[in-house]
Formats: sequence, C-alpha cells, structure tokens
Amino acid sequence: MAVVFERPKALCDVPLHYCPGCTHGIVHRLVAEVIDEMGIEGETVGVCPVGCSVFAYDYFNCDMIEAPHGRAPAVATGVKRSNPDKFVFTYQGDGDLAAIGTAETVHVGARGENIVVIFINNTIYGMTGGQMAPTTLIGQVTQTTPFGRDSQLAGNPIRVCEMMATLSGTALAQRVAVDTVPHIRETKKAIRKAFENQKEKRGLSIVEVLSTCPTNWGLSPIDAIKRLQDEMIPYYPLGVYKDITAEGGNK
Ligand SMILES: Cc1ncc(C[n+]2csc(CCOP(=O)(O)OP(=O)(O)O)c2C)c(N)n1
Repeated sequence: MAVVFERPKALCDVPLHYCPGCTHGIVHRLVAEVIDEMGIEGETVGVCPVGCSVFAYDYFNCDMIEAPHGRAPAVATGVKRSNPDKFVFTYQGDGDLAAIGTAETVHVGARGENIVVIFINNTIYGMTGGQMAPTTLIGQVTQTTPFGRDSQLAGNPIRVCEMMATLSGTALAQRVAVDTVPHIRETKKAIRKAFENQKEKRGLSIVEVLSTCPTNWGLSPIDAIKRLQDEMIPYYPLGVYKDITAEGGNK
C-alpha cells in the first residue's frame, strides 16, 4: 500500500498539548520535515522558549535545551559557538522574542550568529492567558488592553522582520503564514532556506510565522484564520525582507 501520510521522524510519537486550531503544531511539523529531509536529526540542537511551546523538548526528536524566557538566542549562540558543526535553531513566541528577549534577538543579528530563529507571531502572550505582546495590533483586545491596544499608551506593534533586516549579520529575514496550504508550503521553503543558510555559514536566519491563538483571541479556529488574513497580514506583510543569497545581495 502506498504511504500517503507519515509523522516526520524528527517529531516524537506523542500527543501535543496545544489548543484546537493553534498553529504551533503545524510549524513543529514543518521544522521536523526539514530536519528529516536534510538528514540532520542527529546533528540538530533546538532551543525552546518559555511560552506555549515550552514543551517542545518533548516533541522534537533531536537534542533540545530549555532556555530562560527570551534568552534562547543567547543559549543558541553558546551551543553553536562551542559546536560549530551542529545545526542550532530557536523556536520562540512573540512575547519571548520581542519583549523580554528583544536584546538577545537584536544582538544575534548584529553579531551574525550562524543560527536559525523560528519566530511565532500570534500577536499575544498565549501561555499566560492572553496579555498584550509587542506585536499586539492597535485596537486588539487582550487581558491587559481590555479596551483595545492604544498607541498613545502602549506604542505601536513591532515589525520584527523589518527590524532584523536592518542588521548586517542577518542573512535571511522572511515573514510567512500558516493560514492556507500554499502559505504553509511557502513557510516550509523558508525554514529549509534558513537551515541551508546555516549549513553554508551565512549568518542569522529568522523566519517569522504569522500564527493563530484561537483560545486567547476568543475565536473559533476558522475565525482565527480569517483574523490572521484580514487583520494581521495587512499590518505584517508577507515576504522576504532580506536575503543575502538573492540577486543583488539584499532583496
Ligand atoms: C522571567 C519570566 N518572566 C515572565 C514569565 C511568564 N511568562 C511565561 S510565558 C510568557 C509569554 C509567552 O508568550 P509568547 O512568547 O508570545 O508565546 P506563546 O505562549 O504565545 O506561544 C510569560 C510572560 C516567565 N515564565 N519568566
């Protein structure tokens, strides 16, 4: 019988704890598929964050390290520098990467650390019950912005890919989404490119994945996908913000 569907070997055979409609599971699978396709399971070290994906060490079948909140890029720096032949990736939410971990994120770009950063932008702190994140959209209701995010009070949402693209050590800064099958395929290509960049020692690759959090947004999984399309993509346009391998060096 033809096999039409298989769990990637780089994912463990365990149930994930994510809420219905949460897209963390899709992104886990894409990272695992890339690890399988490149045949690097035994050479990969993941660094998982504090946030909903805190248990990623139970899900990925490669070596995993747990970092303190926001510090995954710093931990990954140490792992990569001491094990330059390993593939090292971080997997981080927007509270983790763009709030408490902003400094670590910016400086791995400035230093051009040869690592992959997978950045899950769901415009909210998921694990702690839905507080405002740096990526929360203007007007978005959260636990800490019950009348909607007000720019006078809380500033404007940070566009991480655009910011990271300004740093000289960034090799790839690309924003993708997991709302449709074509976008999911695009996301996988971006993740593959990021890992290939690491193989070629090109520097930091960051892939920002627009994701959903139906539970904390108070939406059904389908309405959450619709919100991603109608509200997130207009503010966070998909695309390649920097790619040093593209013609002209920096698209
Ligand atoms: C030093 C520290 N500060 C605060 C917390 C509480 N905390 C746990 S998860 C989290 C936010 C996670 O949100 P995000 O990174 O967006 O990931 P998500 O849960 O949405 O995937 C916070 C503030 C903590 N665990 N440690």
